[in-house]
Amino acid sequence: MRGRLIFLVTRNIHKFNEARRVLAQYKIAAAMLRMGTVEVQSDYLEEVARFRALDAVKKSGLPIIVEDAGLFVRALKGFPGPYSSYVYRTIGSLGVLKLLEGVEERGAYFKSVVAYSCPKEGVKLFRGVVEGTIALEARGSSGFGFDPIFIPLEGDGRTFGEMTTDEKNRLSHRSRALRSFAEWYKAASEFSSPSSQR
Ligand code: ITT
Repeated sequence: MRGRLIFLVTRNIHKFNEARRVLAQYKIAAAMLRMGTVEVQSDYLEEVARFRALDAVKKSGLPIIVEDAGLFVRALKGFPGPYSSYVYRTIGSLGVLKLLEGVEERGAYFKSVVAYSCPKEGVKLFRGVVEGTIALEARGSSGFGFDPIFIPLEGDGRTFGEMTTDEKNRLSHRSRALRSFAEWYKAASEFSSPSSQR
């Protein structure tokens, strides 16, 4: 039976803090499980997340979610996408700005895939996207990763790096994927709880 405590397998504390606040709105408690998982090389976030989720359940025996995200820059044909972690560690936000020097079309989006799995169950995937543009220069020091260079379209012109966690959570790819997970999870756990089985 599903409980209302879920383990988020990640080594990224910023990601965990964002996720914890979104899930709390659905009365789902989240704990951070700092555990290494098998990372397959793939052009699809879905595939990466699915493998990590299965591996995490195998190793922990717990109901878990993993979340994989990436920044997709249109002028770079979707680069860095699923390779965002490597690109961030190597050329970073300034490197991406350099690649876009003199480029007018600055459209980009963040995509998030949340994979839920639990012993004896398969994997369920939930997606979230936020459209935006790449700023001309880095602004703000909140958040993590490419936040200082990403301006969400539905915002007020500030980058994610200039927003509080709650402001970012109102718009972000991660919060959208997590909300869709939380809606499903709540409905599924209500259905399987003893009080609902009359
Ligand atoms: P895990 O341990 O959960 O894998 P991670 O930091 O490697 O943590 P991802 O693989 O999901 O996370 O993300 C890959 C990179 O994409 C990440 O290192 C950031 O540079 C970037 N990224 C993902 N989500 C982001 C966000 O909300 N804001 C800014 N950058 C983000």
